[in-house]
Amino acid sequence: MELSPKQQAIELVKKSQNILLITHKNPDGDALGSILALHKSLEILGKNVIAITCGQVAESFKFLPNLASLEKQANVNNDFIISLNTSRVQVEKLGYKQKPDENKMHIVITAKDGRFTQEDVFFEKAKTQFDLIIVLDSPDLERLGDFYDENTEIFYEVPLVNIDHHSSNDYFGKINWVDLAATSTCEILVALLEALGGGNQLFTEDVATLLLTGIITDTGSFQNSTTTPKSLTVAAQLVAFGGRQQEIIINLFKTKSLSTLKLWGRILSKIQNEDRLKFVWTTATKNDLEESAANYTEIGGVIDELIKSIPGIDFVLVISERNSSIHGSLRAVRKNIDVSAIASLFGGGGHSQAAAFEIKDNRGVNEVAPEIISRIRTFQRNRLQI
Ligand SMILES: [Mn+2]
Repeated sequence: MELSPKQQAIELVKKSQNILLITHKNPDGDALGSILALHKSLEILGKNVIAITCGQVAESFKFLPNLASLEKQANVNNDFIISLNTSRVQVEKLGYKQKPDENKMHIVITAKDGRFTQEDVFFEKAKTQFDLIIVLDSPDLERLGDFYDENTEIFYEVPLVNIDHHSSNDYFGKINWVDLAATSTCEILVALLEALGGGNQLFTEDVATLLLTGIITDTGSFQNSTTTPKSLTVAAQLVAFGGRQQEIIINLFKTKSLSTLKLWGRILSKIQNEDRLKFVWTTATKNDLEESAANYTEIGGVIDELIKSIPGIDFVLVISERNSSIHGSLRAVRKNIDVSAIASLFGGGGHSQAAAFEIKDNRGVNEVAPEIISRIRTFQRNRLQI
């Protein structure tokens, strides 16, 4: 009988010893909760683990246990190996001579009885130390950021398990444990940790807190329409294991820095209402970020906590300026609208209730936004048939 992706993933993790974990750049609560919980659990199981995240971690996540174990880089073995066939002739001695004026180095091999020929020499690239890569909460490989760009080969050489819940997932793994019914990657990991620990053994208070963080962020603390009975059951189980629900709520929902409040004030003051077309939108410029001493990780909350509460609209959009690109964040306000279809107009994706896109463009948001809005107006006109 063919094993399910879940069973295959469990078997592969069990037999692997050197594991690389990675999640999408600029990680959210689900990305951080899942990578840190799995890191801790695999260490308890005696594995060598390296956990990578690129980009920025928002200030509000600083309370997460083991956050310091995250790395931006890992030593991937890039050695170039020169090999010699010794089946015929043995090596007596090995040395090298630098020839800097000729930009050369001579490797001198002295044979014991006989001589080596060109046919005895061949070249290999060193094998990486990792025997398994697990990608968490990322719909594709590009979203992993710099680490993927700089070490692309290992993602094709080493067996890869892709664990995710995004409907836009590309199925890039050798094993794809993609569960669209799960609210979060953390929810999927509960099943993995049960299988690996043979029961509840891996659910320490810290691991439970990390997994609960992912479920709480991706369900908007159980306020989103995507909240399922399963997510509530799993959350209850994690609280019973000592998951610190209040600590998560206080840090993620009830603490706002002065910079965040100043930034939100600027973003809220610019809200545009597309009355007949049932959406609202606003922008965040680099200047808004500088003037409020905020960074772009502080933009997200303003949509989920404030703009989404405007009555009578289908969706909201916040367009922000990044280094040399324009970023759009979309949230559905009503359940029967699929904002990932709007994100895909601009090459983005996500879920029906939350989606995003990124456009490479050096012009500022004030120049690009009217073009974006005009395409969305057409989309809504067709959808609403007005
Ligand atoms: Mn997620």
